[in-house]
Amino acid sequence: MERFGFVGLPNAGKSSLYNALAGGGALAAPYAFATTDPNVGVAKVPDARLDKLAVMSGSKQTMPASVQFTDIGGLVEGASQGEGLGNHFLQGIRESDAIVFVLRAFADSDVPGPTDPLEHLGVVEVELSLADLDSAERQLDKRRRQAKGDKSAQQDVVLLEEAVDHLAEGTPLYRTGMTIEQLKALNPFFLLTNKPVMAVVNVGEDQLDGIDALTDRVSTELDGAEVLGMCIQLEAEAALMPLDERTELLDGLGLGEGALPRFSRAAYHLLGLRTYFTTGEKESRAWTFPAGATAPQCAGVIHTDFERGFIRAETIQWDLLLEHGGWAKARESGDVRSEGKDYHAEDGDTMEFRFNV
Ligand SMILES: Nc1nc2c(ncn2[C@@H]2O[C@H](COP(=O)(O)OP(=O)(O)O)[C@@H](O)[C@H]2O)c(=O)[nH]1
Ligand SMILES: [Mg+2]
Repeated sequence: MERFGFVGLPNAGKSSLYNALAGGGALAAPYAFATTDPNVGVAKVPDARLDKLAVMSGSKQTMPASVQFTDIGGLVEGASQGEGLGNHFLQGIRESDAIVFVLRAFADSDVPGPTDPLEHLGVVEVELSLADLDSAERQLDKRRRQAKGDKSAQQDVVLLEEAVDHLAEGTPLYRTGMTIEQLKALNPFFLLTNKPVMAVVNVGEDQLDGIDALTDRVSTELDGAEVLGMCIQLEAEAALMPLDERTELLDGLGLGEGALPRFSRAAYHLLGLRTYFTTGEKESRAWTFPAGATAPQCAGVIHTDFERGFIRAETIQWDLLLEHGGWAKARESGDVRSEGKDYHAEDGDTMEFRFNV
């Protein structure tokens, strides 16, 4: 499962965000390094399409898609040189598929630390870029030596030289303007800033009105990356309440369903993940596949036997199935397509697999 690492300065609200998503579990405390062991949690990705299919089928169970997230311990200035949790912290990021910056905007005299989200972002980006610079320079040296005997290493040398130039200026790779192909070619070098990023700006309750202005500034700085503003403390409190009280609290503040469902959906999309559904009386379920996957690969998400023995996938878009009111009527109408092994699944497909084991 794809994993998101929460990265930010101490007291930005990382553990509180973890708590909000997990509904409790991680320690939130107003001092640095309350978190020394990364916690790994799972967040459901709410999807109204799935809920409708479940009602249509009278499903006993509904299983949404989910993403994993880690509360990586606090980063301090100098982390790239081993300060604070140093290497431990960097390892936590290395093991993540994407980075979620948690940037503080809320003011609270009891909680030390800066309250300008751009200042938070600046410190964090410099540390990550310095850590990458160190790693990229070492790998560049090695490749230069190899290139003397092996011409094919020359391409890597050129690529790493460009990366090093950017990193030396403190620019993280995700906003250097290097092409997608170049960044892909850099994947084998495991650089921290060569991962997709998004950000959460943690605002106080008193800042909820000015939230767009705050997130816009951060989004501009991050070259248009997805930036969500939320009052993490409020969301964390709401997450611990029974559903009806939660709805009342969030609705009362004009926050609708709250920011957490939006957060998990944004995280899901950041990695180019797509959803297909299965639906029946027993359960309705959302399954995750990478954009561009074939029907057998989608079947393999359920079970490897389904992929190996794949014959065909009965397929229909979720809303057309809903219009027919169920599989039987949809089949009669001829709207259910029989797709073979070269079919590329689309987001929102509802599928039933025929296979042979
Ligand atoms: N006033 C206020 N305090 C907050 C908010 N979000 C987090 N905090 C507090 O700030 C402190 C640090 O939060 P924590 O989640 O532990 O930050 P971390 O160091 O990034 O994990 C805790 O005491 C939280 O209760 C907020 O929106 N408003
Ligand atoms: Mg923490």
